[in-house]
Parts: sequence; structure tokens; C-alpha cells
Amino acid sequence: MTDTEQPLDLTRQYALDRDCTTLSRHVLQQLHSFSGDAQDLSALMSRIALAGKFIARRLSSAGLIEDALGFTGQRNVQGEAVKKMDVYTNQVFISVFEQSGLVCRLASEEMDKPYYLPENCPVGRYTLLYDPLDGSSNVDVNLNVGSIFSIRKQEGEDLDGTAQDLLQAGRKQVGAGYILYGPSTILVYSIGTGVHAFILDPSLGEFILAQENIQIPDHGPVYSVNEGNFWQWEEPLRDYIRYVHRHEGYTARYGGALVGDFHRILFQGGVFLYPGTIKQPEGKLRLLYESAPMAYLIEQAGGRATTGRLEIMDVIPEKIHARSPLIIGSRDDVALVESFIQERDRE
Ligand code: AHM
Ligand code: MG
Repeated sequence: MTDTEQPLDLTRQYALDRDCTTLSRHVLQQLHSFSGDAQDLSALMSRIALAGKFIARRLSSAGLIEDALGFTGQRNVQGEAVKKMDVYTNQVFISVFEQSGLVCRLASEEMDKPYYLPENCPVGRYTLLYDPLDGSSNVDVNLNVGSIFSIRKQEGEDLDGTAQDLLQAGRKQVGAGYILYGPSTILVYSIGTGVHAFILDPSLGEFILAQENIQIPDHGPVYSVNEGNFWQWEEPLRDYIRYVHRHEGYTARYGGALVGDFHRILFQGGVFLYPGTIKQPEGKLRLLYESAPMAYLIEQAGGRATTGRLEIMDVIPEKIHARSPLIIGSRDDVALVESFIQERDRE
């Protein structure tokens, strides 16, 4: 060690003022209110955080728990093989909202139909839409996964149980966010007042404010896409990829979990793409549980999300499990991808 180097202080903790801003307090601060509505939204976010803590805890030792990993042998409503962790995480969200008085309905990627919580009605005016374990192909190999959530106000009574009011544009969301289970567990959320990140301190069991009002750079070096589908895309997408291959300043990053790939781009800039393919023209990602919540966040952070032809926030789903192509990230990078699509459309 040289004279100028300081010994590493292993006991140093973060500043005390950081300890104080928990998620529930932050929601109230953002709303500048202690009204019933504000308290409800604060309690709702706390419940989502509780789900995140349950899931993070199980993931941290899943490889040691009997029957935690692997497939169930079932297929979900969309024909995808279901993992045991998909079932567990979906159930966690149901459990934390039962008897909560906060939401009347839960709609999830893993459930055929919305799950009704009649004991919470009519006081619970919200619906929670969620992807409980995004990127589940990563889970058996100990790589990052996430949970994505979206909050909407229930409109009408939904007496026939078809949840038709959910078939509206993403602009109807009153909040959205995700929990990233990585080296640390991070919750990122917005209720229309910017995008804020909280890190789970496992010793306290609390999400603590880490960064407020996150703004995505207008341009970034990363393009994030599964290039294995290259020959399945329409030509303008291939043209865009050829462009980034031929120009300096671009680098590819793709982790196979939207939450992780999106998180990198939110902080460092760039663009994430999951375009339509020949087999699946609408792409893979689900509008209500994945694309729309991420679009809500990116708009709040100063970025953009589009299908290539329509802003994601304006897309109206035909059914609750509808999919949409997704191009999301920094304004300039999204515009570049769009320019290739629009050029072809003009021809
Ligand atoms: P999942 O929610 O069933 O895990 O599927 C969504 C995931 C996204 O997280 C990720 O961006 C994408 O599927 C990866 O798909 P692919 O393996 O086709 O690249
Ligand atoms: Mg997903």
C-alpha cells in the first residue's frame, strides 16, 4: 500500500439519511398527500415489495430447496412450459393481496383468467397486472430474473367476470414497475412522478431509496436483441442490425430477461428490441404484463417505446394475453430503428 492509499473500511455503511426513505414513505411524499387514495397506493406498493422480498428470499437459495427449480410438466394458457418457480411466484402475489382490501382483481401472465378477490371489493378499486417471473429461462442457471407489475383502476363492476375494462391503452396505468433479482434486489417504480429505484437491504428487510428521478440518456451504445431470430424478422429490422454492425460505437448485450436488459438500458442508454417474427408477428412479449408497464416507465424516464409503427402506450389489446412487438429505450436509438421501418413502409 502506498502512502496515499487509505485502508479499506469494511464496516462503513451508507449514510443515515438514506436509511430513512422507505418505499411506502416515498409514495406518500411523491403524492404530497396523506389522503385515503394516497394511503392505498402506498399500501399497494408495500404489498408488491413484500412479494418481491418473498421471491428474492426463495431465489437466493432455490438450488438448495427441494422441488424449487425445474418444470412442472404443465403448459400455461399461452402454450409455454411452466416452471415450478413460475407457479410459486404467481402464488406469492395472490397471497400478499388476499385480505388486503387493496385490489379486486389480479391478472397475470401465468393465469388463464383474472383472479378475483371478492373479499377486497368494493373497497379495493385497483387491479394489479403482473409477470411474476420474467425471464424464467434464466432461473435454473442462477442468472437474473425479475417481476413486472402494472397498476390500473378498475372501471365499472365487471359483473360478467370478463375484465373488459382492462382492454384499454397503457395510458390508463396509474403506476408500473419491476423488481430485478440480481446481485442485489432492486425495485424500480413510477406512479407518474418520475422513475425511482430502491435496493433491498436484506439485513433490514426493507427497500431503501437508492436513486430518484432516473432519466435515460438520449442515446446509448447498447442494442439488446435476440439475434438468433435475425432471419425471422422483417427486412427493416435486419437493416437496422446491419447498420449497427457497420458503425462504431455500438455494442450488443442480451441477457434473456427483459427486466435485466431493460434495467441496463434505463441507466446507460440504448435500445431493447423484441420484434415480431414470421411465426409470431406480434412478437413474444405480452402487452399488459410486460410491454405496457415498461413503456410507462421509459416515458417517465424521458425515453420511448414503440411497436415500430405505434407508441406502445397507445396500443389497445384485443385480449388480456395479447402480445406486441417492442422497441424501447433512448429517444434517439428508438428513432433510428423506427427510421428503417418507416423508410420501408414508404417504398
Ligand atoms: P417469460 O416472461 O415467459 O420469461 O418470457 C419473456 C422473456 C423476456 O424476459 C425476454 O426478453 C424474452 O422472453 C427472451 O426471449 P428469447 O428467449 O426468445 O430471446
Ligand atoms: Mg416475461
